[in-house]
Amino acid sequence: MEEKRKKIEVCFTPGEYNYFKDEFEIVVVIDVLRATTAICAAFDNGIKSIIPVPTLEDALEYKKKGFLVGAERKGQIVEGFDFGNSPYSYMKEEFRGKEVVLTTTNGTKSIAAAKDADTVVIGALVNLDAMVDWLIKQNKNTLCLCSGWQDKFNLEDTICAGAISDALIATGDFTSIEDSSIAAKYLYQSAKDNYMGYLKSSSHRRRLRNLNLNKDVIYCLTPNTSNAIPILRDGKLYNQ
Ligand code: 3SL
Repeated sequence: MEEKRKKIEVCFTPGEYNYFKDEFEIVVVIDVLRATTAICAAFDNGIKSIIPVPTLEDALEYKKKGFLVGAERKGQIVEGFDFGNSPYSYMKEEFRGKEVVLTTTNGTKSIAAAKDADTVVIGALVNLDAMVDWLIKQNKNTLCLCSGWQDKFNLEDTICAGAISDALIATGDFTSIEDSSIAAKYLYQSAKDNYMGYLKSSSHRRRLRNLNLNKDVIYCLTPNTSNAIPILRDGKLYNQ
């Protein structure tokens, strides 16, 4: 019998994306700590568009042309740029209605990896329910692409991907077969009642805590504060 349900699968890192691509119309790029959360926050705070770029060299080119440019590497603002990757950096009047450029250690690299998919959207815990509702309406084969950390697996993105796939599968209109998706679902189910506690000793939470960025972590791990659905069109992110 022909399978009518759409696929929802999870790819743990951008390095594995080649094994999944071409099978999915929609790719949800996830970088909970902090790039995709910051992107949602930017749209919640009235930003017009974001140009995500993978390298510092690309970012510098835009800076020379007079753009407002954010750049983060290893959790810190790169010297010479206007801001970094904190969701709080967008909560300023000066960003309203503006177009900005952003490069981050992993998140913008994942966006670049996925850019040839039919549709690329930005997912995080902050826009979890909004994203799930939107994906249900689209009813297309969907891949959650976790950004991880420098092509290594991370817990927070996988948990978010598991939350999305769990909700889509519960509708009865989606199915998954990959072990990565099953693992993501189980991790989400173990973590869902206390993300902060579950991720206490995760590597990036530790990294951000050492940089005194715990306030950002709390923001990023608080689900459903945003209705943003950032979507990539012609190399720029807009709120759909
Ligand atoms: O990896 C990334 O893209 C960033 O989100 C990392 S950080 O949270 O800004 O350190």
